Amino acid sequence: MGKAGTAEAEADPGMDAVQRRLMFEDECILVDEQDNVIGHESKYNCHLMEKIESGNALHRAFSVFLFNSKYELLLQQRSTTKVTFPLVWTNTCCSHPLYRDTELIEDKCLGVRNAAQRKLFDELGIQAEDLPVEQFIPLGRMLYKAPSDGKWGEHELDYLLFMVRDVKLNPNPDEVSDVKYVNRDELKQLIKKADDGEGGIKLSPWFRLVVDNFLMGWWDHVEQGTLKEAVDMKTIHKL
Ligand code: DMA
Ligand code: MN
Repeated sequence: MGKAGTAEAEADPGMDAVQRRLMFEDECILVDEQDNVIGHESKYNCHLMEKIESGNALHRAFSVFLFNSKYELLLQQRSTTKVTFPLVWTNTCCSHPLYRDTELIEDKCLGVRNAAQRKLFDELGIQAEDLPVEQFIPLGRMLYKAPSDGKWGEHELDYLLFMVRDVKLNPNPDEVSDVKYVNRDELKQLIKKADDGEGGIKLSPWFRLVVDNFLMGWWDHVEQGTLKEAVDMKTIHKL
């Protein structure tokens, strides 16, 4: 049977074709709350609110925070076609390590680093040579749940990866609608605008959790070149 008549072709007629393909092709890694791998599931199913509420959709994810040599943080605005959280402003790049050998490696978080390198190219056009995997610094892990709209949401165990490096950007419009580097004051202004509902600015819930719980302290370490002192990969912060 071809695609016509399959669930894949019939589900969500309004969904963008590129995002639909990824929803069914990407196989996410299911974990328990201690981050043990317990299985795998399509990206589509992992982000259905109904499945999230049933407690069977917790999956591994990562969030990259990339700073330039002026210690400004690169933000992106998600494209209008993203199924979850379209048009929100968020940290540099987020996605999921997939259920494949290269992205399941747990030693030194290599699987998550490999996935981060893959998606920074897909979303922002940053060449892999510009992002040596060993230079990602995993600082911590957080567990959070967030609804997007009625049908879609997130329930993730999210690895927070930092890197300081100047890179060349070539954003992919299927994924990213805008990018900008911000210093701390500019980020604070953006947060205020989002809080005041000004200019329709929205921030992603996971970025907001990192801002509220960790970011300013970690930004000090970025500026002082002491990020390694901030690493705590033992704790899973339940937020
Ligand atoms: C999922 O990000 C990961 C987090 C931390 C929210 P995403 O929705 O941008 O994933 P993808 O880029 O694979 O669509
Ligand atoms: Mn997810």
